[in-house]
Amino acid sequence: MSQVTIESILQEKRLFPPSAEFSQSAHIKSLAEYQQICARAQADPQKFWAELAEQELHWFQKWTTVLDWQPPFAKWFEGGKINISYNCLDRHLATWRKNKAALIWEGEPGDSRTLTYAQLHREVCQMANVLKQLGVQKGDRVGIYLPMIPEAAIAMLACARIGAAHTVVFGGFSAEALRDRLVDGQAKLVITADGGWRKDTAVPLKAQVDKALADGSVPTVKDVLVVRRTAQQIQMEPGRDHWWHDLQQGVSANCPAEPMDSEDLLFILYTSGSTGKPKGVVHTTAGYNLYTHITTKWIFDLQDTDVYWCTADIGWITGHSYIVYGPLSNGATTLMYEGAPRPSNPGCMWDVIEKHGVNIFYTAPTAIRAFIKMGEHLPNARNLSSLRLLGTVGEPINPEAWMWYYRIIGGERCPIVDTWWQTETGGIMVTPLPGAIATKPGSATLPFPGIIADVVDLEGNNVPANEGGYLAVRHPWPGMMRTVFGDPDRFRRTYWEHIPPKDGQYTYFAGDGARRDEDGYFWVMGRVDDVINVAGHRLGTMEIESALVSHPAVAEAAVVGKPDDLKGEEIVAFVTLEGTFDPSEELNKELKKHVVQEIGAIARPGEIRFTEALPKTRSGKIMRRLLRSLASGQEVSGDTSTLEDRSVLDKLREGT
Ligand code: 7RM
Repeated sequence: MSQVTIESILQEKRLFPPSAEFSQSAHIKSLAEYQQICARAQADPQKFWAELAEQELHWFQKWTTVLDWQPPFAKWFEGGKINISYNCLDRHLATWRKNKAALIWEGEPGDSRTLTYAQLHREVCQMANVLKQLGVQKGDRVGIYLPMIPEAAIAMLACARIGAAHTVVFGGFSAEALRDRLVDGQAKLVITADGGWRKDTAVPLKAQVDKALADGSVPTVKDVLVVRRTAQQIQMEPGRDHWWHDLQQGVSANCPAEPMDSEDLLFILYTSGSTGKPKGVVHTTAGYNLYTHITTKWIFDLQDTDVYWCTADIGWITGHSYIVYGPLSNGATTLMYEGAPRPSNPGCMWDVIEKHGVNIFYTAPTAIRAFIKMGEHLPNARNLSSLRLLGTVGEPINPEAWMWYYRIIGGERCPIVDTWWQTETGGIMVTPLPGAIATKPGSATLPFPGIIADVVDLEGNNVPANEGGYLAVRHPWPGMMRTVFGDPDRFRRTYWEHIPPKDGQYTYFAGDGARRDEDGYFWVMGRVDDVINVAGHRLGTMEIESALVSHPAVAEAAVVGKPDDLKGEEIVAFVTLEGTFDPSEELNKELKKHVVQEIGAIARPGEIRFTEALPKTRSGKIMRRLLRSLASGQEVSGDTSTLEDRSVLDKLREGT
C-alpha cells in the first residue's frame, strides 16, 4: 500500500456523488443547498452563528455580543449563560428521548451496558455531587485518566455540570506524562480506575496515578476518585483515595447544572507541537458546544434512529467532540468500545457493528489499513448492512484504503466523510457533507459552512490551484481554541505569526501542508513542522528527543518520521552516546523502554540508530531533512552545502 504522495493523488480523478436516496433524507440535501448556506455564512458570519446558537442550543440567558475578536483572541456569545451538560442531558429528558439509549458501551471482555438519557443524567448528577463533596468548585480543574468505560463520559459531563474544567489524559500515557499534565493544569482531583483492558490484558492505571503523585510532586491534587473496573490489586491511600462505588452510595441524584458564562473554561487537552512540552489547548463552553453540535448533526447526518460509533479514545479530541459532546448534544445514541482487534478476536469491530446495528462508523485510516491487512474475510463474514455512512479522521487516507473502506465496509452504498481538523479547531473544518458533496478518494473535499479555509504561502497569499501550500483559516469560528493554558504568548506565536495578516484579516496556521484542486477540493498532505503522526497520534519530535536525552547514556538525539504502510509514520531516532557508553542491542532496547516510560507506548521508537555525530548546519541546527531521507532509505538529495562536516553524512550512510 502506498502512502499519500502528490503523484498518487494528482492522478486521483474518481468522483463519488451521494445517492439520490441518501441525499433526499439528509440534513443538507444538495450542493446548491450547501453553497447557499456557505454564502449566507460568508455574507454575515455573526448572524449565521447566532441563528444556529438560538435554534440548536438551550440558553439560561441569551448572549449580548456574538463575537468579540481581538486577534488572535476570540470571545463568542459573551453575556450568555449556558451549560453543555444541560444541553447534552437535561433538555432531552423533557422529550421522548428520556428513555432513548444515550450511551451503548461494549466492554472487554464481553461486558456491555446501555444507559438511557435518564440513566446517564442520573449518574452524571451523582458524580457531580461527589465531586462537590470532595471540594471541587466551579473554576477548578479535574484530571481524568480512565479507560474507555461509561464513567469516562460521566466524569467529563459531571465536571462540565458543576463548572469544573476537565483535563483528560489518554490512558496510554505514562505516569511521567500524566504528572506533567496535572502539574501544568493545576488539577485539584484525579478521576481514574484501578485498571483498564487492553488487548486481553488488564493494564494498571491507579498505580500510574500513584507514581505521578508520588512525593507530593503534584501539590494541587488533594483527592483521587477510583472507578472499579478490572478488580486488580491496588493501593488506596487513606484520606486521598476514594472508591467511586462507595461514594455513589446514598449521594443525591439531583444536581442542577451550573449556569456558565459562554467563555468559561470547559476543558484543557494537551497536544504535541513542534517545540517544547505539550501545549494545554483551551476550549470554552458555548462556542465549543455550538460547533461540535452542528458539525456532528450535518457531517454525520444524524437521524434520531441512528446508532453512531466513533472508535477514538476519550483521551483525544475526537473522543471529546465526537463520542461525547457532539452526539449527546444532538440527543443521539453514541457507542463506546473498550476493545480493539487482536489475534484472539480479529473481527471484533464487525461483531460490534452487527450486534448493535451500527449506522454510522467513524474511524482512522491507520485502523482501516490494519483491517485490510487482517483480511476482508472478516467483515465479509458479518452482516454490515446497517451501515449508511462512514467517516475517517486523524491523517491523510491513501486512495487504496479509501476504496477498500468504500467497497468492503460500505458495500458501495455508504458515503465516506474524510474529516480534516485538529485538537485546536475543536471540531471538523474541512469535510464532505454527505448528502451534498461528491467525494474523491483521499480528499477532505470542502470547508464546513462558515469556515474560510485556504491554502496559502508564507506571505499569506492564496496559492493557485494544484500548487502546494499551507492550510490556513481566515476567520474565527466558534469551536476554535482560545489560548494555550497559562501561555497566551505561545498561542500567538504558534498559530498566528507564521502567516502575516492579509487585508487586516488574521490567519490561523494549522501546521499542515495542503493543495486545492481545480474544483476547490482540499488534499491534506500532512504536517509541515516537526510533528510526527504515528497511527493517527500526534507526537512532537522534540518531546521524544527530550525523553531520550534524559537517559544517562544519551548525549544527543534527533527524531524523524519514516513512512510506514500501516501507521502512516514510524519513529526513527538517531542517537549519539556519552563517552563511556558503547552501542549495543541491549542499550537499544533500553532506550526504547525509556521513551515508553517517559511518554507512553505510543511514542516507542520503531528504530534507534546509534551514530558518532549528527548532521548539523554551521549554526548548529540538526539537519532533519537529511535524517528523514536516511531514515526512509532514500538518496540524500537537495542542498547539503550548509552541512558543517560532510564526513558526518558519509558515516551515517555507512551505518545504514
Ligand atoms: C482530529 C485530530 C491533527 C492533525 C492535523 C493533520 C492530521 C487529521 C486529517 C489529517 C489529513 C485528515 N486532531 N489530520 N485529520 N490529515 N486528513 N482528514 O486528529 O490534533 O490529534 O491531530 O492530524 O496533520 O494537523 S489532532
